[in-house]
Amino acid sequence: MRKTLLIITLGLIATPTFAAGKHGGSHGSESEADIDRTIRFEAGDMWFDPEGLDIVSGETIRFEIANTGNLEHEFVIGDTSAQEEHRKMMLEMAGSHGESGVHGGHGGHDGHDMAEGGLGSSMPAVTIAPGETAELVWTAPENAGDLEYACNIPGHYEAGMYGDIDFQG
Ligand SMILES: [Cu+2]
Repeated sequence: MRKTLLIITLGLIATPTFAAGKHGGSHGSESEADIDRTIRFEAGDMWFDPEGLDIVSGETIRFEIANTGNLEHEFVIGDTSAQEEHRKMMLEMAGSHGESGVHGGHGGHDGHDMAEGGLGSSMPAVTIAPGETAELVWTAPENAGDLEYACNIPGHYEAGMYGDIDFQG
């Protein structure tokens, strides 16, 4: 029983990775060509490393985010107001059952779905379980405002889980 649950959890986490590729199989290297660079992030309990990010408009970045903390974290890219909206939504959703960090209790409780459902595809988001590494592929927009990356699980952003995304050139 416990083993089954673990496999399901891993399956959910792996989804963004597979979504990034086109069809996998023997043509896996094709999607690699579209990636301009890979940036490794570490998500700890209430911090991200690095603490800021410099990007160039139009580049495609693959983020590899390793959660080395003991809590579940998310990595969401969006402008500051969209992040704030997302936080409010997360807070409302957490209201009834608190921030337990327990997996598997609710079938559809997945941060990835939440971000997509509530805010459209403009907010790339991935949820990372403790000890797991998640991938997110993102192309930097041409004309963006104040972008930042953040973990919007209640209390985390406030504790420092965010960073500025600055455009270079
Ligand atoms: Cu967090």
